[in-house]
Amino acid sequence: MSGGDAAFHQAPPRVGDPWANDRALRAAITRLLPADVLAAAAPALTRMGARAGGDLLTLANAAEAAPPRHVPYDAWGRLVDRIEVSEAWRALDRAGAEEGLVALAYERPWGAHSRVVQMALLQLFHPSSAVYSCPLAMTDGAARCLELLGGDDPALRAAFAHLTTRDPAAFWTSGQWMTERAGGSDVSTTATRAEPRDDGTFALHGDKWFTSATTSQMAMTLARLPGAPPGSAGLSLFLVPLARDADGRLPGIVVHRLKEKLGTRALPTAELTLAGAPARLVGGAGHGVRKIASLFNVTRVWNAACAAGGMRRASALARDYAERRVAFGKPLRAHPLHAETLAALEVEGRGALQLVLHVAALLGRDECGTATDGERAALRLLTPVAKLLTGKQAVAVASEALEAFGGAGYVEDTGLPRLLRDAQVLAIWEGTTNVLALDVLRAIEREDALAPHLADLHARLSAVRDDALAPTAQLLHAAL
Ligand code: MFK
Repeated sequence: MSGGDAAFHQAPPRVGDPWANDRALRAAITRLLPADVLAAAAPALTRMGARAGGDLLTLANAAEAAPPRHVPYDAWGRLVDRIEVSEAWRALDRAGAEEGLVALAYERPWGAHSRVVQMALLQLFHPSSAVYSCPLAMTDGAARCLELLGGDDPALRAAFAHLTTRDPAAFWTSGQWMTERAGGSDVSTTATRAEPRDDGTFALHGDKWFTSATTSQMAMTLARLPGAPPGSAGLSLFLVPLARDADGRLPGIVVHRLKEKLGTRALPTAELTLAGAPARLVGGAGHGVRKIASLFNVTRVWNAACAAGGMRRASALARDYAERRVAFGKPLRAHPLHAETLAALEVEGRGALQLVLHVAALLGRDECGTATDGERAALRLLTPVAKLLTGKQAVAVASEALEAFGGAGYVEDTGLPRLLRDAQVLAIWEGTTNVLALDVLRAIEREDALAPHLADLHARLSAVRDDALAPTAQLLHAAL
């Protein structure tokens, strides 16, 4: 292309400060939090907004540009089985710890509201993190699991302290290694065996087919004890410490390769064999799926929050671009059809945001012991609903947002295609849409979770006083 300075150039979209610029997020937080909590949380949100448009974004771009590498052997033929990640990826880990993205949920400085603040911070962090949100999500899930099931075991308590610290030097992330060859969805087919050892720990033998964040310091996984029955009740939950030995190898673990994925390219995801990996039993023998549900119900909320955050980012970028990109003699935003498209993106993202913050509020109340029976039931129901709905929405919104940039949305070095690649996984991992739809039915049938939620919705609709909204409220009453 010929050009020079006088030639026409397109103005790239700007991230800016997503906290300062996202009126919907600020309004939602203001509605949900008491004034004193909002005031106390404001500095963290302000800092995260500045970082999300600043140093975190730079780190995320650098981490994407330098994806992880598996080095099975060193130059002299020695098996080292190293997974090398970029300095930027490590810096994102430190940022996650410093900003207390996991810690906040366990420090609970504002009781149940702490979860709402955490999920608001995550909205800002996730789209500027090269999906470092994934290891952090699993870390939060593992922390919740250990908080509930760790008991007095000093090793499990120590692990919990590492997962929930703000000190980057002491901070651990956790993997969640559930997927085996026979089943990503049907976890009950897990074939990994746990052999008891004399010291009360176990040695795990089996293959794990997707292990995300394989460079974490620990992982939670499922395995079958000797004599345990088939099916998910026969599985037990284990913590696998991932401290490298003097030779720099993970004891009892052989990494086969890193996955080549559509997106989440900065995130190391491995296929590996547990060949006697040391492990500790968590929460006693059996009922491993029920026990690990305390982990994946938290990661599903993270998934929904990240989906909403990604949608808000995609929408904000498309709107910013439409202010300055001129076509047919006027900015894109002045074209009615384009304005309608942008409005539709906003509506999707804002709806997702409200749903996620509502679920975060319920999760906070449940964890602080202040939830009513109805709220606990609503949380059980809305966790898979939020995950499945926002995962699907995130893909559609990212796709539409790319189209709003025309050809630029299809060009790798604009960074825009990443919005779509990284959205696609949100509908897949942590349970596909259909698996989660069945989980909704499980919650309704086994825990009678629908009735309290319907009652809550009817009560909210009955409280609508605005005449302009009354017909919509009527329609929703009827639909319910
Ligand atoms: C950016 C955000 C980042 C997010 C992090 C991503 C990290 C990705 C890494 C991954 O690990 S991805 C892999 C994720 N895999 C899944 O999410 C598994 C998907 N499959 C399911 O969720 C199935 O529904 C399930 C494996 C749970 C079905 O299990 P079963 O054993 O075939 O069904 P069953 O017998 O109904 O459930 C066993 C027990 O668990 C029952 O309790 P009881 O023992 O008391 O009968 C269930 O009630 C309980 N249970 C199942 N789902 C539950 C639950 N309890 C609470 N909440 C749930 N959601």
